[in-house]
Amino acid sequence: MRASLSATRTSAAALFSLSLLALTRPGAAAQIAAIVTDQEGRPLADAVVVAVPAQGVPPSAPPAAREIVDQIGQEFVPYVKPILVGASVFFPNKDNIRHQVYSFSPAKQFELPLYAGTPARPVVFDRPGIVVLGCNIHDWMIGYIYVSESPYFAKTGADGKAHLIDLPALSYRVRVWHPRLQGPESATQRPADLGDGSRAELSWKLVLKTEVRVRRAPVSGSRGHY
Ligand SMILES: [Cu+2]
Repeated sequence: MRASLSATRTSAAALFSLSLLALTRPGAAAQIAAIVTDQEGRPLADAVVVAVPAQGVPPSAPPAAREIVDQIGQEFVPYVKPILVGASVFFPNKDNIRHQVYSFSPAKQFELPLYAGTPARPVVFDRPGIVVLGCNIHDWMIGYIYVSESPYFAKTGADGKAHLIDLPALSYRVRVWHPRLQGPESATQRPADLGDGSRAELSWKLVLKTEVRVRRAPVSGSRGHY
């Protein structure tokens, strides 16, 4: 009886040290679980959480990808699209009317000709920053491309949660941005030391600007509803 109890204890201790080993193994993947709410504590969707390695982005970081921002039902989908700097973005028009997508943002100024379908060439976003998308035909269409200097980012869902997984075990500065964020994005920054490959839980309560939206034009046959 005593022997088996001691054996159980030994294996429990072994398991415990094994799990510690898994948590602290050099080079292990780190994780950040973020939760973003508004000032009333309600979950906030469409917030971009970005982790920037304190020592700079490692050369082994994932490369920029080809991305897509659709136009569906005369809206940009998704409303907020985080991408890595250098990524090319296609803007397929899934509507049966034409759109003319543009941006005047300093991070990227462009204008696609009036088009239906998908323009042959994507737009390359070669500078970090926030790019506000509009359509010259439909004033209410607005969307955002968040061009991140770090490949480690995620966007919150309706539950206000974003998960950054498989991060290199490093120290990070983590910040959050949202289209209605009041004040500078840099003010949201906080450190997360994940050099031991651990998991950090971070939460933000953001002060938001009041939403100002352009009134949508009447849809034909909709009896004057906006
Ligand atoms: Cu349009």
